[in-house]
Amino acid sequence: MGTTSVQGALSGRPDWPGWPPEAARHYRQAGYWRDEVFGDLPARQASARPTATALVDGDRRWTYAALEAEVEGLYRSLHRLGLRRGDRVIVQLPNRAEFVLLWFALQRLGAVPVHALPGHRRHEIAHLARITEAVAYVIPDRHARFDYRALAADLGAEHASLRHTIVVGDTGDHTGFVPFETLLDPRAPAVASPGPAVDAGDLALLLLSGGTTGTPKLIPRTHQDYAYNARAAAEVCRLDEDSVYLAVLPIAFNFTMSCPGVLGTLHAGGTVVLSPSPSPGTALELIERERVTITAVNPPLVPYWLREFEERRPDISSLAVLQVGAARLADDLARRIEPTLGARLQQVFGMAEGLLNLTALDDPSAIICSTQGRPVSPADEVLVVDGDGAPVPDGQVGELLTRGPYTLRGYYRSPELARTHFTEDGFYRTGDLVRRLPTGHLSVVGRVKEQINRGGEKIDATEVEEHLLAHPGIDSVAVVAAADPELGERSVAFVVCTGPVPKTRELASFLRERGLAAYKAPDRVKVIERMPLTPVGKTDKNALRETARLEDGQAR
Ligand code: OOB
Repeated sequence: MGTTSVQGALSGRPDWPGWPPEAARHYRQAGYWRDEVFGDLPARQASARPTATALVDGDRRWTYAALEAEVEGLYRSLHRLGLRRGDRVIVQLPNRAEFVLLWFALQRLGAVPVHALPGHRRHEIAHLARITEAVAYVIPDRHARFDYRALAADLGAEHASLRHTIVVGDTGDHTGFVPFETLLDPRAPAVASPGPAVDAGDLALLLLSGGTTGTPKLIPRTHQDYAYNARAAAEVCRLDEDSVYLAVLPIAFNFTMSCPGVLGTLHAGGTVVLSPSPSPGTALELIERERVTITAVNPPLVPYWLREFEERRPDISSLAVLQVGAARLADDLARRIEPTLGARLQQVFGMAEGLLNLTALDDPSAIICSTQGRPVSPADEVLVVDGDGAPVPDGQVGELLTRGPYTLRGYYRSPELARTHFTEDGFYRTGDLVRRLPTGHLSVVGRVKEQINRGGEKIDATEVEEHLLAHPGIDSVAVVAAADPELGERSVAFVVCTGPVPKTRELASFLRERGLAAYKAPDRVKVIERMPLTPVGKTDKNALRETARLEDGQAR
């Protein structure tokens, strides 16, 4: 149990490496892993607290009893549609109640949601469809001025495995698409032969990594490890049935989903409120209206929230905790949060791959404002190592390596990444440079991986470079991070051109036409005569970062 996925076991091909048996035994014996599956959560809570509010989306509200009834109806309809245990389903929905209903219905089936983000486009979704051989794709009709139906029609034609497109909203003139609404059928007949029970060691979902190798990698998470992730985080945040969590960042994001997020809150019997947008006006209004007690944002949102609060002074006295994570929060910005909002700041340093660090609510302010927290599990193993892999003393900077009860041992269907991303002992190489304090708190100081962290949105430099190279006017290209006062980092593309120099806007539309998510387009394009090279002939990205830095200095 817990070492192979369903489809791996069925096909005789392991799709992802599980934990070694001794580690798995330890995690179970110590109680980190329990014999629980996500599909049972709504029913369990419906009997414990049927009339308590589970979910709020605008004017729509679900008690736990109503959530359970809706999930069961949806589960039955999806089964009738032909979805089965182990099937992968690409879910690309914004912060709408349908995400939550669908997610639990898929869990009840033993089907595996693939967590796409609303910003992903043809290139990213096609990659997910190819790797996962998903049988269904679930979309909104339109969201943020983008029509997902045309995209789904194209993908359906290109990927034989994709049998169903399910649309939340209007299916338009796509006759083969299934309206989500029709699946919410309280009279759907019970499933006659549900098949083998879902196991706590089964694959429960696939998360996307920020990526460092050209295309997003898929992270296998099991019921037992992901439930532990949510439980452990909920405990540090002291969630209980009075907790009201506001989902501001995309719900499919691991931070929003289970750190402690939606799953941690529902596990504790609290209420999840969905914010249709991260804009401070909308979010602060919801905090006031729903008496929200905890929410989570990324660093670039913080100044906007502070400004909006100071201007409008809404009553947000219910808000006990503001979680901030996904990118480095500047210490001086961190120090402004509590005095302004009256809520406790909690820093969150996590990754889709697993390891989650939180500051404790009762940590001293100096720690809360200058570190990114401590691992949430006593079983999290953390090493900080130098370039040769040797541990460095506390206080010194090194790369963070980790393994533990909710950190992956390998990517989904990507055995070739084992050697580069994991040590022989099964530690995941995070690519993050950190400093550890004697208290165990980690401070993130940089990274060794080829990633740009644009205020929490992760951009894989290699992926963008590959696409830019396809532009006829570009001879060679290197994408690096430059400091940005609002986003923390932004992307700069250094290009060597033969002919006329393409403009930043032109390259953005070139990338959009290639199906790339918009946030990956370089913020700035800088033409150079030739690429600086290291003594061994590699692109000298340090020199380019320095050029970007100096030019910024001159611009100010
Ligand atoms: C979260 O997850 P991902 O998978 O999008 O990105 C992980 C990477 C980390 O390896 C690190 O480079 C960066 O994002 N990061 C931070 C950070 N939190 C994440 N860097 C500095 N300070 C922080 N507080 O971003 C994520 C997942 C779960 C919870 C929170 C964030």
